[in-house]
Amino acid sequence: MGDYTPSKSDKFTFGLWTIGNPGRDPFGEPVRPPLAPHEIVKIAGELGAYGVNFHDNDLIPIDATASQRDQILTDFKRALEDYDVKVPMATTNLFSDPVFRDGGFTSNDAQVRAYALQKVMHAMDLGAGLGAEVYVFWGGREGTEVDASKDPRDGIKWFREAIDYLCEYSISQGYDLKFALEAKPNEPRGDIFFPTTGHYLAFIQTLEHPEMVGVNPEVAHETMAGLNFFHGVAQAMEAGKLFHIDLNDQRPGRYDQDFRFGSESFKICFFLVKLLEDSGYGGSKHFDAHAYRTEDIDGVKDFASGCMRTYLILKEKAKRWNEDKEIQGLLTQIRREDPELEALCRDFNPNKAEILKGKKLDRKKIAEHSLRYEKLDQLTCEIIYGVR
Ligand SMILES: [Mn+2]
Repeated sequence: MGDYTPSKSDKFTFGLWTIGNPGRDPFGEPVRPPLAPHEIVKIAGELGAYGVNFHDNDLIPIDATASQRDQILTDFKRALEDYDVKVPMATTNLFSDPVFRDGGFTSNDAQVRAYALQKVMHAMDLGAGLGAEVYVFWGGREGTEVDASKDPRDGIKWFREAIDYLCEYSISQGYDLKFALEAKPNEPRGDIFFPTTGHYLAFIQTLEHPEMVGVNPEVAHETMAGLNFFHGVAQAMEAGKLFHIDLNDQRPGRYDQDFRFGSESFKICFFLVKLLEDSGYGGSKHFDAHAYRTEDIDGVKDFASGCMRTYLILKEKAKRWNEDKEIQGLLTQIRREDPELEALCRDFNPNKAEILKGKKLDRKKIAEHSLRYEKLDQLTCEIIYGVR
């Protein structure tokens, strides 16, 4: 058994809204008292997390006076220092306040769209001032409940104008922020534009500064849509667009559950951790989850340390999988190589195509190749179950 104690180099982070989540749900009032931002920093730091992230209003309430703001910031900065906690990511709340009931960037109301831009610029100033390098956009209200209300093409154009504008704002302020777009298929009633990470990957290529903009995929959000999260992350990574990641867990077909990382889908979480580790992904591993509604403050700490501990357990299992001689032997057998054919199939030219078209390829013989995926999957499961 390994040592599953987190260290700063693991780059585990928590949102202020995750450890600080009071357990409110659509049918019930909060079950836990609110925690001040500096108290959340203390908990995160003592548990071994690298950083905390926040929406502007997690830190500074939307109606805070200047002196309240100063006091909160003073306490927060002191706690960051005292507990050696960083702020790697910041974001904006463009969904809670009634003004955003029809969206922020994609509201039908030009005054709301202007207010949203203004709010994000102030929040970028706040985040960059505290050292954030990644700025997340999760469009929780950027969609519709009533499709008659808005042409989605207008919504997409408004969203693009906002991101283009804010890229220029970041450049003009010298912030060097990377933007990470976070997809989700729906809020309980409304359908959100850009429902999956794949939708965002396509959208990014239409921006003025595509190099500044990547994605922040979340386990729960893609799993809600019934997708294979591991595949989605791999595509983002292969495109050089995995700027941030939100780890939690979720049962398919349900509304957003934000469970403790690895509490439900062991296999996908295993392959996800293996991908992040094998690839050398260097960004934050952010747990966007919260404790069960039954929990008090001790349960919240169990939840937070459980997220990190599970990641480290899966990391050790991934290492064991990579070092397993029988698994590696099966992989070598599965992956048949043929340098001559591979050269013909790469870098098209008409001559190669003529040769390839004339090749004798015996499909029946090719199909006899033994794959042994049952065995491979069984061995993988045994590693995950802890019996190998
Ligand atoms: Mn998230």
